[in-house]
Amino acid sequence: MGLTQYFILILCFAGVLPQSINISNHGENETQPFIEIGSKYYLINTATNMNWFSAVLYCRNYDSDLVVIESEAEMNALSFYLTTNGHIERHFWLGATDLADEGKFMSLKDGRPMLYAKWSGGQPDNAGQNEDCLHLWPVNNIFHMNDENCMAQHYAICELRQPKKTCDVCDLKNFMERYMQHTNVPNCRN
Ligand SMILES: [Ca+2]
Ligand SMILES: [Ca+2]
Repeated sequence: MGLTQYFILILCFAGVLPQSINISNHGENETQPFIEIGSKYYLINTATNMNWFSAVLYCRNYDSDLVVIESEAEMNALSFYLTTNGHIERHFWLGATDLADEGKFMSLKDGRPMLYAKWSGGQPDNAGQNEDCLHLWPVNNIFHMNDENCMAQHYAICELRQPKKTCDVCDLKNFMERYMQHTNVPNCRN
């Protein structure tokens, strides 16, 4: 590798690093209209009631997913926000369903069994043998989960996708591979 090429490589690589740093954090403008609650970013739509399928599509339209609550900490943070912001009477769709296999609630987010549940008493009961979509409802002023008829009308809570973990070593490796394919064309465009 000639000195000039080596110098260009350094310049190009210097341009790669800031890129990997920027996408590892959500900037404020980047996350609107999502709001930070606990460790995640949510879009809470209390303007329009919709069935579960519409809620899924609504969130996809914002490049997000119908919310999947994955831990007690997330449940507590979201419940506290909803309760203290005037939503205690409302019902919300969650991103899990047992449509594919009755009784096995799967996360829409990763296609795996959902990690966490806070069922209200006697749930899930698959009432009328027709309750396949997960929803959040208040029981004695505390939010719990329930299996619900997917065509019922509730509000949507969307969850912003977590940024993929970036890896500076991967960036370097990818860059080096691209560079080696174009050693005769020493510029950053390739
Ligand atoms: Ca069911
Ligand atoms: Ca039920």
